[in-house]
Amino acid sequence: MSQQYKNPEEVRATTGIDAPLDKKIHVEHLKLNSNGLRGNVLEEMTDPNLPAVSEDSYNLMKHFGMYQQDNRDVRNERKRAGLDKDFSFMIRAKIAGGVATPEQYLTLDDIATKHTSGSIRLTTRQTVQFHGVGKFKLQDVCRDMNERLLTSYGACGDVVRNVMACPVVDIDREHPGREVFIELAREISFRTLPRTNAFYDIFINGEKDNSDAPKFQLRDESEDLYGKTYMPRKFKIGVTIPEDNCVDIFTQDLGLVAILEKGKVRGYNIMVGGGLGHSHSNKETYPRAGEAVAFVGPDDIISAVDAVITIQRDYGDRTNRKHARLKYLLDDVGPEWFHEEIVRRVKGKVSPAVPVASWGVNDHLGWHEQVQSGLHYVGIFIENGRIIDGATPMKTNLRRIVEKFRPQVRLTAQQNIILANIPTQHVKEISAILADTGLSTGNGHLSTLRRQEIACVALPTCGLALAEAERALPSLIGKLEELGYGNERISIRMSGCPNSCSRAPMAELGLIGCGPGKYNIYTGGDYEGTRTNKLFKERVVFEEVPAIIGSLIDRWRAERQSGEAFGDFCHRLGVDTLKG
Ligand code: SRM
Ligand code: SF4
Repeated sequence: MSQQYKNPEEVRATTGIDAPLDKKIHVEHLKLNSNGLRGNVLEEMTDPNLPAVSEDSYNLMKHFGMYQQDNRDVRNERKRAGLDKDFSFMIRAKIAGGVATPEQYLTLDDIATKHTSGSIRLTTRQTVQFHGVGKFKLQDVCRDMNERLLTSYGACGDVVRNVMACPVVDIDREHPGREVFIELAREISFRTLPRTNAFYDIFINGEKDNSDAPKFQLRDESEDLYGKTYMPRKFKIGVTIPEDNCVDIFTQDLGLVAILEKGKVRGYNIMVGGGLGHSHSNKETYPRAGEAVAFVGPDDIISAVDAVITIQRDYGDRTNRKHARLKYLLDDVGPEWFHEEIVRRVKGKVSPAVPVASWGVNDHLGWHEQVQSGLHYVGIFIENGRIIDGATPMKTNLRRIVEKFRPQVRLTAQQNIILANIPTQHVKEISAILADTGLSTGNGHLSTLRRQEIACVALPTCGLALAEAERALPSLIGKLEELGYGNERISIRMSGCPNSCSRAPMAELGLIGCGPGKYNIYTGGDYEGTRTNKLFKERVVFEEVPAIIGSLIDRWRAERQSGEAFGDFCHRLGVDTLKG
């Protein structure tokens, strides 16, 4: 093994699961002593005298898909008036592969109307979030979801997050390898749900002694996969094929890439070490694209998933949260050791990863005939995933369609929505409602540039935002359209801070907030999402961003090689040349 890497057993003993307790950070102690993530959550959540829960309860509640937040638009004003922060919760559902029944969608819509600030927010991991949920409404939201076999359990916290998979793999005519993905995503999702019944005790039954069995079957609390301290950090899994990287597989802690032979899954490349969060001021943190370290056959895929999860569980850093993602472990111990450790843990045969010649990507917008005869699906553009009644009755009309025609609802990693299983006779009527509502299926008033946009939530709810994103990117695209760049196919993503929830480090043009109204501009990622971009300009004020992007696009238009995409051009020249 190469000299540059650390000794894995030393890593395990000094910073991993076997590190001395006094070296481990507070959250590790909290999880260990929480009685299966219960802590004081129930008491604090139901205490009428507490406007918010304590830091410890908040950290435990993340495992139940809940984030304590405050409205940052009014934070200063309230402070001046001597008032508490305007506290509320964000609650996130977990929907493996983004596939929901019409009844589940209607429940989500009801929840948004009854218990939240009013919108359904589609996320970059194919699920939904609600904002502005009061402390005393959390149980109602959880119970309403539970009635429809939906849950927020495990959507956040130090566990496996929503498992991603191409949302049309089983219905699209052109899509190869349709037989497995969504089922595999579901299986992994179920398998990696924490086993503690805390969530049901606190949020469904609302009492400590759990007597009524909720719809999710209760399990024994042994946590045989995670152990008592769960994962060192969040853990993200996606499933895809090289032909359609719509789930941004290079950004996952663990990516399963199905390798097809004559349309059948021959096996999976195991990609590890993707992750994008970093901090502007800490050079020890960085975005990283995942890499393939092994290949296993279809019968061994679950064993391989367990292997990678347990490697990170055992060796991941529990002494420094900023160094706790799998990407840092991989860089510390090296891909060769990682491969060997997978071999040791998997029960079946493990081979070197299979080379992948090329990658493609599809956003699944527009009308498509399904492989199931007489049925159609339609991908609808939802700007930055925000479903809300505003200038148009978008939320109401989507509900009308789902109520009347009962399509299956599928969510994309680009924060868009797909309605599926629509019989031919309903296509015209649904198209008319969408058009009346100003909802684009990828054509009409939607420019090619806007079609590629992704922005994270950022202000006013995100406590970590340094700058606007969701509320800023639409107008930036508008400016670029005015300047004549609307027809370009360039992936453009904005994040309010370097945590990079819009996956901006993989975009051809990435914008990352670094202070109020200021952004770093990155370029050189590729449209297919296989490499990270590089810093091009720092701390640019928002108003100056369009001109800078415009001059880059002009240069690409003038100097590109035949068929060369924008990101590939910027990558070939390099940021130093582009700056010159
Ligand atoms: Fe994220 C934290 C929103 C996808 C990396 N993310 C947050 C929090 C919870 C802020 C917080 O910790 O207080 C944000 C809530 C904002 C709000 O008001 O709603 C937040 N992340 C989101 C969502 C909703 C963005 C969106 O606009 O869709 C996405 C929800 C996904 C889901 O359904 O599970 C979301 N976050 C991502 C992604 C993209 C992905 O997973 O495909 C990333 C980059 C990939 C990665 O994980 O490396 C991402 N979020 C982070 C990080 C940085 C993690 C790190 O390794 O450093 C944080 C901060 C943290 O964990 O400490 C974070
Ligand atoms: Fe918040 Fe930063 Fe994530 Fe945007 S990228 S949602 S600002 S944590």
